[in-house]
Amino acid sequence: MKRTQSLAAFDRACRVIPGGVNSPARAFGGVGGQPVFFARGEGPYLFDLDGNRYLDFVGSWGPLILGHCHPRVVKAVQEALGRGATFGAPTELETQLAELVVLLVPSIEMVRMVSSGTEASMSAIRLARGFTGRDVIGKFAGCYHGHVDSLLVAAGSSATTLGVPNSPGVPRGCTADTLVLRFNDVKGLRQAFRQHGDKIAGVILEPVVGNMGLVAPMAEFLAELRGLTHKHGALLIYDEVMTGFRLALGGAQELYKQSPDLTVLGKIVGGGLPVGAFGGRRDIMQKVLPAGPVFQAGTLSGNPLAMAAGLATLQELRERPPYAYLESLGQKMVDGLAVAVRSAKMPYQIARVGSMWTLFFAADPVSNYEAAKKSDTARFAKFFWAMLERGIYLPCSQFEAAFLNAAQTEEHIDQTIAAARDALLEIGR
Ligand code: KE4
Repeated sequence: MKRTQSLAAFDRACRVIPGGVNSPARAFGGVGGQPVFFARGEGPYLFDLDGNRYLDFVGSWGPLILGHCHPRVVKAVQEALGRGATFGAPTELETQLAELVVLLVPSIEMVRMVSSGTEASMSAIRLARGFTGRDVIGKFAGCYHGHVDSLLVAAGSSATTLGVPNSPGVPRGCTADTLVLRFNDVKGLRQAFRQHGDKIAGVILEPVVGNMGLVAPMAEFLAELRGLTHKHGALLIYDEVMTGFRLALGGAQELYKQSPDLTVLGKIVGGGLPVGAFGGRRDIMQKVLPAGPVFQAGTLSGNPLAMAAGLATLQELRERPPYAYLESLGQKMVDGLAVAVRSAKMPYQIARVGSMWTLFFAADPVSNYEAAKKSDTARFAKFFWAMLERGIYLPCSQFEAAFLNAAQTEEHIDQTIAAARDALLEIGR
């Protein structure tokens, strides 16, 4: 495929934007080469500046569960824009979206809107610390919650050491109270709570991880974490920025029948526009300014255009739930991929929960970050480019989940599997 327009656009962007992108995830760092610049999306498709068409399995990293330019979402945003982009004052749209979030996510009794998942995670952590009066926050290696200073932390030497910064610009003090844990490690959890239990304000996790590539929780892991946080008076914070309204209408917590104290949302709740949210138990949320003392604020929080997009998306998901359909597409996808990768005689693992999936080029099952990092990222890069040449746009990293959307059909999955079969044979030679 010719991508000269993208290359020229990237050169131009690099002169005024660091790395030519406004977020590193889209810089193709994990696969080499230069990012594709897109002109537009339409249903299941993306079209780049050179007019090439791709089946989109990124969906803007999760928001577009309905596909691009869903008519209901487009109409809602256009109408909202005609009434004014922003007021810096309350609108009923914010209350309507908040009421719908409360209705759909059982553990959420009150919710505050913000403008990104990062902002939502950061606020939820501050709230957990403010509510409990404690400082330590637990997070899991490989889980990503946005670029929150205290969570930009490298795993310590063992499961119970406090973290050290993994980015320049983050002072040691920011991560000195961050406990880095191992996902799916029940023994490590118990040890961490034995050692630090009375100092832990909260534990945040992706209940189903997208940011290691797709890693599902093992049977007793979520239940054990709920039990330990209850026992030690720590808050349980589910980061459902990716999984919220995706794995079920009530998110991963509905799918796994869990009830966290706080939930962080983003992506789908904004229908593709910038929305994050944090919500949960009323007694906790009532501590948020101005109801309570924990400071949190944002000029464009609850922006009417973003609220309109989120409302239209959640209403569509509620009225025509796509989850059974996405489950069948997802099963078809991974069944076909397994046949394709087996015929190419390569070590692989395939992980899927609902409409989120990852093909790991790894010999052993991937249940945590250490295991994920054993994947053959060079082979993944070759696969990524071979699929791109065949018009399939996958996440540009082995450590990201791919997303199905309701605009895709069985025919699209068949096309993708056929492309994968050819691509895997090509890279295997
Ligand atoms: P944002 O600040 O990017 O809206 O959300 C941060 C965030 C929080 N929690 C989870 C589970 C997330 O996946 C994210 C953001 N996800 C990445 C993709 N892995 C967004 C892509 C990007 O950073 O450009």
